[in-house]
Amino acid sequence: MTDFTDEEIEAARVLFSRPATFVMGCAKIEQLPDPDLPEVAFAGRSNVGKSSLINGLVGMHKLARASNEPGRTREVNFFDLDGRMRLVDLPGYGWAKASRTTVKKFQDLGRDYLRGRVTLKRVYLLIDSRHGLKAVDTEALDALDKAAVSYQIVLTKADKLKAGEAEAVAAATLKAISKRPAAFPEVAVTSAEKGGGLPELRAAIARATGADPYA
Ligand SMILES: Nc1nc2c(ncn2[C@@H]2O[C@H](COP(=O)(O)OP(=O)(O)OP(=O)(O)O)[C@@H](O)[C@H]2O)c(=O)[nH]1
Ligand SMILES: [Mg+2]
Repeated sequence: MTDFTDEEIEAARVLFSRPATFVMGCAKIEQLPDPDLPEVAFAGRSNVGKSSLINGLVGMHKLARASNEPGRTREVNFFDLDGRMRLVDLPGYGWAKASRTTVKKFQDLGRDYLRGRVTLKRVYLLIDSRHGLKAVDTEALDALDKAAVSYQIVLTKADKLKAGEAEAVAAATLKAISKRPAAFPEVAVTSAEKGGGLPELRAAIARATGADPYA
């Protein structure tokens, strides 16, 4: 894992304890906020824990709407972190119950956002630590590699596994993505529920965006 200094971990803690607010949910690409702040986006299968991870990072339970019902997040949702950066919650993919046209609409929107956003510093591609990479994830990785959007894989729900198991999945996942050009060569292990891995992920996001908590 990347070594973060104690100072970086502390600076990231301060950064993410600043006020976070919901900016807007966009259903159309024309509605996106002006690209005037660095952004990081959270992508992954429906129900993988994108909205929960955003809540965990900022320490707020109800900022992003999370739910056990897949397809909860249906727009591209923007959250502002005290004018320093934005966290972007994307609609999930692989959601079997939605109609084809609905799915296509979400996916086209997510894809358009990911491809064309000049201020997008990194995508966090979430994978359920119990399941590892699936075929639908591979498609998402292919699209990110093709668009040359820098992304890092983040395993979620590590609290559902026994100690050490998530690390084994992380090692296998890292091996599987080793030849992918746009992949960050580390896999993060997190639990939004218990907070595991969140200090390091905050530090990684602070580095990726260059956001200064003290400015
Ligand atoms: N045990 C555990 N459950 C989690 C964790 N993160 C999310 N969950 C649960 O997983 C379910 C889905 O979480 P969401 O955050 O809504 O998932 P999402 O990826 O935003 O889903 P969509 O918006 O449908 O794409 C919820 O019931 C969460 O409580 C975690 O770290 N540990
Ligand atoms: Mg969601």
